[in-house]
Amino acid sequence: MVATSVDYQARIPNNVGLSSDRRLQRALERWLPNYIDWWRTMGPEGFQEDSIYLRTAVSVEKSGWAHFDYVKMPDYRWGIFLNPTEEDRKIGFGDHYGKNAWDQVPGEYRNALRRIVVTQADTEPASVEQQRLLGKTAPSLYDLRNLFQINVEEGRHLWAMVYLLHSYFGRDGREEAEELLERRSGNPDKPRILNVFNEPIDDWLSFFCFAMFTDRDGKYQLGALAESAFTPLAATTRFMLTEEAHHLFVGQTGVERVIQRSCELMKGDIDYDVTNDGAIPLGIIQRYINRWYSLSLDLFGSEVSSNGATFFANSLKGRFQEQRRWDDHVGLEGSKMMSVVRDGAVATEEVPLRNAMNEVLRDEYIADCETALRSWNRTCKKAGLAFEFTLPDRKFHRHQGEYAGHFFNPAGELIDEATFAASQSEWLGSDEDRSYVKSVMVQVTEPGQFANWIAPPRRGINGNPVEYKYVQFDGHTRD
Ligand code: BYC
Repeated sequence: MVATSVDYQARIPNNVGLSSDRRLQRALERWLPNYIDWWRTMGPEGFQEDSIYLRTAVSVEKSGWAHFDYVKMPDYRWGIFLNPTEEDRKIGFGDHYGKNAWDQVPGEYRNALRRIVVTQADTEPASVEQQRLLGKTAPSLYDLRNLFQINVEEGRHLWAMVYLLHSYFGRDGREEAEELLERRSGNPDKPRILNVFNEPIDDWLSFFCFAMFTDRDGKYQLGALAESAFTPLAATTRFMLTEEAHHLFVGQTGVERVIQRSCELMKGDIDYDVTNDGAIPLGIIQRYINRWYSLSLDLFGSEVSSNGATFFANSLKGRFQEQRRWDDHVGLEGSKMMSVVRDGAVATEEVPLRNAMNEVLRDEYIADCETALRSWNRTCKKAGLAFEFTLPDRKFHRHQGEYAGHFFNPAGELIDEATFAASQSEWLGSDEDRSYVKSVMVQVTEPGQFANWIAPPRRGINGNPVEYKYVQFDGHTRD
C-alpha cells in the first residue's frame, strides 16, 4: 500500500505520509514558494484576491472526497493524494504480466518512466498558462468559477507529478520539477513539450473545445498510466481521473450550451444568421471542432510507434481499462490494420499490436468523442434544425505521426497542399471567424446572467442554483 490516511492539516495536505519523510517534505516545501510564484505570474490574471466557490480534494474516499467553499486561489490547498491500491498488486499487462507490481522505479526503466511523468506533468501548468486571460471575458459567474476550478485542479495535477519526480527520481527528478516551472506555453525559446499545449486559447469557444477534446486525451492517457506496473504512478493517476471528469463535463456541456443558444435564436430557420444577435453560427462551431479535435489527435503520438511498443512491453503504460476491456494482456499475438501513406497514396498495412498501442488508445478516444457529437446533434434536431456536426477523419490536419506532412480533406481523402491551403479557412476557421468570436466575448458578472452567445446550464454547482454567487469580487480585481 502506498497511501496512508489523509493529513489535511499539514502545509502540503497528503495521504503519502509526508511527515515521516523529512527529506522529501523539505524538498517539496522548497518547491512550494516557486510554485506559488509561478501561479501568481502565470496563473489566472486578476481574480487572485477574489473568493471563488471551489471544490478542494480532502480525501480519497469515493463518497465525500471533495469539500466546497469560498477560497482565494493562491490559498487553495494543493495536496498530494493517491488512490489506495490493492495490498498485493500484480502487474496487469506486458512482459511482466502477473509478477508483483513495483513500489520503486526499476533502474532499467528509470529514463522511460521519468519521460512519461515529465510529459504528463508538463501539460498541467501549460493548460493554466494557455487559459490565463479568459477570466476577463467570462460569460457568467458560473463559467468563471468552472474555469478556475479546472485551473486549480490542473495545478494540483502538477503537484501530483512533482511528488513522483521528487520522491522516486532523485536529483534528476528535482531538476525536472524545476524545469516544469520554467517552460512556458507558446514561448519559442522554452515551449511546452506537446504541440497543442503551445496553442493560444483566447476565447471561450476554444476553451470549451479544449476541455472537450484535449482534456479527453488526458482521460485516456491517465487511464493508460493508471494501469502501470509502477504503483505510485497508477495510484496518483487514478485519483487525478476523479477530478478530470468535471473538466470533461465543462467542455462537453460548454460546447453544447453554445450550440443550444444558437439553435434557440434560429427558431428552426437554418438560414437565420445568429450574428444578428451576437451568437455563434453553427458553421464556426464546426470549424472550431475540426481544429481542436485534430490538434488533440496528435497527442496520442505516432500511429506506428516503437516507443508505444516499449512502454507496453515494459509494463509501464497499458491500454485504457486494460483489465476490464481486454482478455489478452501480453499483446504479442495480434495485429492492427492501419492506413498509411505509401508512394503518394493511402494504403493499408498490418502492424503488430504492440507497435499500434498509440492507435488503440486513439480509437477509444475517437469513439468517446463521437458520443458527445451525437448529443450535440440531438440539440440541433430538437430545435428542428437540419444541421449535423461531424468529426473530421483522423488523417485530417495532423502534425504528428503517419499523416504529418501530407494533406487530407475532412473526409480523409489525400489532397495536394494547394487544395488544402485553398480550403483551410473553410475547414479550420478564418481570421474573420476568430475575430468575430472574440468580439462577442464580453464579461458578465451579474449572478444568474449569461452572455447572449451561450445558454445557461441545466443546474448549478453542488446543489446550488444557477444564479448562485459563484465568485465574490472581494479583491475588486475583475477589470
Ligand atoms: N507533440 O512514437 P511517438 C492531459 C514526440 S493530456 C510533440 O510518436 P510516443 C491534459 C514523442 O515525445 C495527456 N511531440 O510517440 C489535458 C517522441 O519524442 P522523442 C498528457 C510529440 O513516444 C488538458 C516523438 O514524438 N499525457 O493530461 O509514443 C489539460 C516520437 O514518439 C507529440 C501524456 O502525454 C506531440 N503531440 O509519445 C491538462 C502521457 N506526440 O522521444 C492536462 C505521457 C509525440 O523522439 N506521454 N511526440 O523526443 C506519453 O505517453 C507519450 O509520450 C505520448 C506519445 C502519448 C506523448
